[in-house]
Amino acid sequence: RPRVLSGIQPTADSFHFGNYLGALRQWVDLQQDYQPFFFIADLHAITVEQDPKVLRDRTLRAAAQLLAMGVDPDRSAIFVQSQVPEHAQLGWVLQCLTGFGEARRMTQFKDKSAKGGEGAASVGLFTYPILQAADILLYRPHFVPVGEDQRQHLELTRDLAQRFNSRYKKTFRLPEPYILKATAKITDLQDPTSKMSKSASSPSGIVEMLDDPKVSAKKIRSAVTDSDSEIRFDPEAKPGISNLLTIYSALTGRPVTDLVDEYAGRGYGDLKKELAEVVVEFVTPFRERTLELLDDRTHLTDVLARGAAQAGEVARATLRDVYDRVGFAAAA
Ligand code: AQP
Repeated sequence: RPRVLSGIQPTADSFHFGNYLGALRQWVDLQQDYQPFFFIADLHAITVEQDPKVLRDRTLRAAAQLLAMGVDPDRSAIFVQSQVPEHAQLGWVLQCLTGFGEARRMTQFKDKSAKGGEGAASVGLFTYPILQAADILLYRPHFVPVGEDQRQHLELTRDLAQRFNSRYKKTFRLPEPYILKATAKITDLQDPTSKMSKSASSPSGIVEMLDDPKVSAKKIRSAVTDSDSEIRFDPEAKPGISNLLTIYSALTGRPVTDLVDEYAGRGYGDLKKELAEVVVEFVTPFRERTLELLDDRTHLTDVLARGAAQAGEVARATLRDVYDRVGFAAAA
């Protein structure tokens, strides 16, 4: 089976709708036809300061949420990035292949370092996309399911793979991004031209999967829309309504055109109220299942250990090839 790989950072107590609809939902679907490697990106998390106790807890919370949404450890290797040391090891080799100017062009670094100024950002935040390239290339995947914000990093990954292959010997597969157009960018409920984001969105702009469902319903009902009253899908002219239609369609599987027909002639209030109900119906069992899974932390650590063992086998084989091709002397 062709491979897929993707990761998520354990940097919040809960995943949000952007993470879920943009990327994680695909993880579950892709398990049918692909061999998946899914990891919790704790090495990436420490590119900004983390409280150690909180980070450890969020790593298990991330695992519980992945299992609760249907990532199946019998089909997918689910693991913690720091438990497979080859990620950091290949990351170093790739850093040595990356031009400084090339790394500088990554817009996410520019965005994320803009607030405190470049001088306050860690070097890890700067080299993050190169570690991400290593995360991916180690597993030689065909596809990487991500949201639109990761497209540029995927391009860098492909460039580095190609550079390594032509400088040494064909070693890496050039992975393709797997981006679902409809949900590639879920936007902030209060600022619907920006992406929903845990670091940039205000609490009322972001729907967290583990929030009290009543709170999530209220956020949907208070989402910013526009001053006319026509329900139509037009992300340019009507970003707020279009985002709500996207979320509605993704959660119910109903095409946006059906929803537009159904709500024709009705007000925004109806749409928001009914979407709020759909959201409650979706998050309530998800939340219960996650909390149940969090009651058995030994089970979660066992699942992650099993995933790390599976991933480690693949990662070790790739790193062995890389070290050999780069010219590192073999250990006796
Ligand atoms: N708003 C979004 N729409 C679609 N996809 C999204 N993703 C994130 N936000 C949206 C996708 O979620 C996956 C996990 O990404 P991550 O672990 O890198 O999380 P993140 O990017 O740190 O999440 P945020 O909220 O975007 O964090 P900040 O604000 O720190 O940047 C990725 O596949 C991502 O594309």
